[in-house]
Parts: sequence; C-alpha cells; structure tokens
Amino acid sequence: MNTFAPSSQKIVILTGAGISKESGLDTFRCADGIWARVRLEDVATPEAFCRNPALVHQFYNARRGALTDPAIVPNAAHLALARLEREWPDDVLIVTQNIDDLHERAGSRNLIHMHGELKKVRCQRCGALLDWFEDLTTGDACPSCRGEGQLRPHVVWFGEMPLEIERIYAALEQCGMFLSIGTSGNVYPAAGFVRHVRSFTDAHAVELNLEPTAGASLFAETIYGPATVSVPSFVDRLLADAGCVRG
Ligand code: BJW
Repeated sequence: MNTFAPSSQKIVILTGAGISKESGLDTFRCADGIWARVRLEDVATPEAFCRNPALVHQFYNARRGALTDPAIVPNAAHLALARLEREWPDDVLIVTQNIDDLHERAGSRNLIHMHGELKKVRCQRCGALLDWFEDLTTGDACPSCRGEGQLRPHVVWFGEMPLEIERIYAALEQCGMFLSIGTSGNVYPAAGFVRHVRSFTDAHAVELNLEPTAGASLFAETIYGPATVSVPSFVDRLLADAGCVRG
C-alpha cells in the first residue's frame, strides 16, 4: 500500500524512550519505567537541582553509567532510521526526546536532541558545553572558567525550554511525512507536534508504538508492535514504495 502522496518528500521523525527500550534502556511511564521508581519532582526540575544537586547527579550518573555498558547498543529500529536517512531522496530529520546516543551510534546524522544529551554537561556560570563520560559531582570544576559546583547535566528539565525548538517547528511546517515512534505523547511541546504538522501541512502522520497512545486519533496511520519489528518493516515499505530499494 502506498500511503505517501506528498506535496513534500521531507520526513520528520519524533522518537521517544520506547525506541530504546529493546536496547535495554528504561522508558519513563511504562509500568517498570523510571517514574515508577523516582519522583520526577526530585530529579527532573531546575528546583530539584537547586535543592539537592547531589541527588540529581546520582540519578544522571547511574543512567550515564548504564549507557556506557557495552551491552547497550542501537537496535534494529535505530538502524532502520539511519538507513532511511541514507537512502531517502530528500531530508530525513530525527527529533529525539531521548538523551541517549543510540541514534548517532546507529549512523543517523540529521538529528536534534530536543531534551539534551546524557554524555554532555554544561557550566551554569560560563555556558561551556562539554563532553562528559564519567560521574559528575558537586565538587567538579568547570575546565573553562574553573567555577566549582557550576556544572549540570545537559538535559532539559520540566519548565525549561527544549533545544533547537525554532529549527524543529520550521522542519515540521515543511514536511510531507511525520512519524512518532515510541513516545507516550505526555510531554509538551513534543506531544503537540502532530497537531502542529496537521495545521501547517497535508503531511501523512504515522504513530508507531507498542500500543495506542492518548493522541492516536490524530494520526492518519497507526502501527502497533515492538519498534524493532514495526520500524524496519515500515522503512522497508517506504523505500520500496518510493522505488529506493537497491537492486
Ligand atoms: C514502545 C516500546 C517498544 C515502550 N516499541 N514503543 C500543562 C499542559 C501542557 C503543558 C504543560 C502543562 N504543565 C506543564 C507543561 C509543560 C511541560 C509538560 O509537558 N508537562 C506535562 C507533564 C504536562 N513541559 C515542559 O516543561 C517542557 N518545556 C516547555 O514546555 O517549555 C516551554 C515551551 C513553550 C513554547 C514552546 C516550547 C516550549 C520541557 C519538558 C522536559 C522533559 N524532560 C524529560 C526528562 C529530562 C530528560 C531525561 O532525564 O531523560 O524528558 S521528562 C521525560 O519525558 C523525558 C522524555 O524525553 C519525556 C518524554 O517521554 P517519552 O519518550 O514519551 O517516554 P514515555 O515513557 O512517556 O513513553 C514511552 C512510550 O514508548 C510508551 O508510549 C510505550 O508504549 C512505548 N514503548 N516499549 C515501541 N518496544
């Protein structure tokens, strides 16, 4: 079935924690997810960081440590999206809410980390953005300005502005297809992207998830199942329909 009769060939793909679940990383809101073990108010707000920076560091150090485990690797869904970017004749932009680096390790290059990156920290005093692979503590000094206790995880907490938001909206307004993969649609502004696409374009919007989300009715097409199955098969179909399959 060819479902893509676009006025634009550009594809924007929003991904969430569900795409990395089968690589061994936790989601947030599934029954066994992160928010079932930790209160978001304690670790994912600027106020929490002011109140207890050591606790926030502990939370992100544990997740950074898990991400550097050699067993955590990109799965078939990440790899399929990287293939789509390589083989599709027009722009493919991934906008990920994930702070892991599995998309880039799979080979995706046109990628926005709208909620930041776990392997980066930034200095609240001088603004320096640094690669960071070890544990971060309140005693660490910024290598740029030497300020102590000024480094924070480079992540977007509740109440903070997501990164590169203007570039994201510009891409949403020009796309011919919008995919939402492995996200529950609970967190704004990402949860509003499908409405934004629909109000600016005639793009084909597709939800790929383990199960229907609250916003499922906003999508023209819905595909349910594990991302490692549904995403490669969707990408195969898309490339075949567009005549992009290598002979
Ligand atoms: C699978 C699968 C498999 C599982 N295969 N699928 C009232 C109304 C509206 C908005 C607000 C409001 N009050 C406050 C707000 C704003 C607030 C917000 O949205 N709050 C809501 C709780 C209501 N948002 C913000 O504050 C944001 N900033 C902002 O709005 O700035 C103002 C602004 C104005 C104008 C324009 C733009 C901005 C900032 C949000 C920051 C979110 N930060 C976090 C934590 C930091 C990063 C980190 O530690 O990792 O980001 S919260 C957490 O949720 C994390 C995630 O990126 C984010 C989204 O979660 P995601 O990815 O959807 O995961 P889950 O667990 O929810 O879902 C997983 C899905 O996968 C499920 O559907 C499963 O079914 C599926 N799945 N296995 C396929 N194998």
